[in-house]
Amino acid sequence: MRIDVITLFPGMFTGPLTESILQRAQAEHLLEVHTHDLRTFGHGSYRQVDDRPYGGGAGMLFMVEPVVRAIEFVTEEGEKAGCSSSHRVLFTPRGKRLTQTRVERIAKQHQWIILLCAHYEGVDQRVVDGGWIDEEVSIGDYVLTGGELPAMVLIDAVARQIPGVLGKDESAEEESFSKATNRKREYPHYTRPEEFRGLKVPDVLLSGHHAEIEKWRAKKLL
Ligand code: 6GU
Repeated sequence: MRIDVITLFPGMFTGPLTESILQRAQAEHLLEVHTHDLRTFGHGSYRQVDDRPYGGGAGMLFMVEPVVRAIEFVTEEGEKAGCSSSHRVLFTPRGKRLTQTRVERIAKQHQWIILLCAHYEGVDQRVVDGGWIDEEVSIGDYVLTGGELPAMVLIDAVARQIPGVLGKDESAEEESFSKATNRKREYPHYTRPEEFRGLKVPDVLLSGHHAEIEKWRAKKLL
């Protein structure tokens, strides 16, 4: 899977992409992430990318032209690299809530994703109205300073759906919000020791009785 990120802060992605499972997924060429600095597409010697909203009000907006030029540049680059039909996601608090079901749909249906991280009060609506965005996404009902953290959340959640990214000890099948658990939160887990400062592992988990263990776990789903 190829993911292109358009952002004013490409440096924010370095940490999450160079550790742990996302690092390994890229090393094994299961995932390819390219970040692009929106500033490059700005106007004038200041490389301006934002301006005040028509009608007044607080805050600044991304201007339509730098954003569209960035999307067109990234699209051309991906096509030159052999990709086709990107799925373009805009991160904004106005977007649809990112759920595990939406994550799985994106991972299954698209080989190439372009992520646009909005900032300030958002982007000029003509970026959406003009057909340059396929889906607007939010990660929850709280306000962040920009779309970078939401983009990282989506990259992480989508990457672990790519076949081969998780080892067999990290299966994405039977876990919280998966189909196998009816989209519920998983049951609680315990590991050694059997007792810690008087706190014991539930007897049923030590019993070796698989049917009983399954029953206990099903009861514990939230
Ligand atoms: Cl996608 N952007 C911002 N700025 N805040 C958010 C969000 C996105 N999702 C939840 N809060």
